[in-house]
Amino acid sequence: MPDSSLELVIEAESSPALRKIARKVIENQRISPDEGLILFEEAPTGFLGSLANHIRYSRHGDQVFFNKNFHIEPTNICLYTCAFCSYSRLIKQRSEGWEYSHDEIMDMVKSYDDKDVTEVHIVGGVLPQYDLAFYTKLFKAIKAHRPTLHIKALTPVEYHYIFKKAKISYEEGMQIMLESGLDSMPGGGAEIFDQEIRDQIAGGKCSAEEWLRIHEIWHGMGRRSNATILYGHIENFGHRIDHLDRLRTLQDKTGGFQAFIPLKFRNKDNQMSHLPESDIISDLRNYAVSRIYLDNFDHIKAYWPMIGRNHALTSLGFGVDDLDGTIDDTTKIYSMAGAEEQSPSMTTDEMIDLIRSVHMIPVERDSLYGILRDFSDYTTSNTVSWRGYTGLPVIQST
Ligand code: V47
Ligand code: SF4
Repeated sequence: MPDSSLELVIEAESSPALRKIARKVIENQRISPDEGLILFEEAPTGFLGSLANHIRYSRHGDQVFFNKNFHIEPTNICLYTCAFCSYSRLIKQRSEGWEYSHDEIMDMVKSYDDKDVTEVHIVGGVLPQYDLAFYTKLFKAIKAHRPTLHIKALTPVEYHYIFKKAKISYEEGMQIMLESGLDSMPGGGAEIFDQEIRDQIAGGKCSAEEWLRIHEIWHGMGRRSNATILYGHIENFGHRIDHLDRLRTLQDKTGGFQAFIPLKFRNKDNQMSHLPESDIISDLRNYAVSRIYLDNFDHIKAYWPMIGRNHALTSLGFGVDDLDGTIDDTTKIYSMAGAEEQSPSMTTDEMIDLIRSVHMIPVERDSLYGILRDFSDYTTSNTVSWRGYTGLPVIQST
């Protein structure tokens, strides 16, 4: 049932097309690509927020998910030269880069031995020496060292390159990765699926069809992954809807996507630095349309190190239910691109306080969205700001 404030928003809306879309959303009916476009082009921001928030609350109530993870980037040098990427060696000389060895990466993994992290997220540039043998050895070594650490690693961009070089099919390759310890795939490398735009910003790397195919194969093996979009550069709303639609279609087939993560293009030190960045209102609208369009995705994630804490909190009113991780983040891909958070790390207490500051319920999840802990009754070390906190009803997870 929609709440009465949503009814008021709909009744106050003068556009019959928007009212029709809202009714569909309330009745759990799917909206069409044309209707998605109307939302982007014509819907008032409050209207979008109300609809997205309705969906968000009916799925997750007041819960906001986060996990405890850390990131490793084996290298920041890459064969490809995506125009948006601040790693690109057209921009950064190789001397400014790093290429970690197997042992160096294992040392990084071991440096978290005394921390209660549950996931390592591994992603970086594509280089010939980071091949099938390198990654299978690495995944096996991580699992041998810490069997419960969830390995979320690499994207179809790397897998396509690695399997081609090893002269094996995607199916064989993903099976080898599974047997080596890969647990799930992050959402990167999707960028924009439209080939014309993709050629301009990410030419040479795997196509949309290849990206989707590798996820499909992975899902077919009973495994989960995420999806992203890189938006706010030279694409238009039609390209965004096309991107969302291809994801929704694959998700209908496999059900293997867990979260959708809209990534706002940041313009520092890359070949597209002349482009302005999208503003916060456009970002919130994009979160909301994503939430409304992707009716078969459970989670919409805001990646807070990229957009900053306040922006991430605001997104919680526009369909977002997941803030990713509390991380001691050594990730450079975003800080090099102009991310809001230059040293993005957040303790669990900080994450809890942050989520509670908007009177929502922090919930720690594992990588597959199993609930590890509901923090509604937890007292953080930062009690001062919580003297007035009276607690909110706990919405039990299923
Ligand atoms: O594919 C690179 C993006 C992605 C820039 O699955 C940029 O949980 C903005 O996919 N401006 C990789 N974005 C990161 C990624 C991700 C992040 C967090 C969580 C998960 C997950 C996945 O980063 C790339 C690209 O789209 N990116 N450069 C830039 N200048
Ligand atoms: Fe390489 Fe990825 Fe950067 Fe493209 S986005 S240049 S594939 S690291």
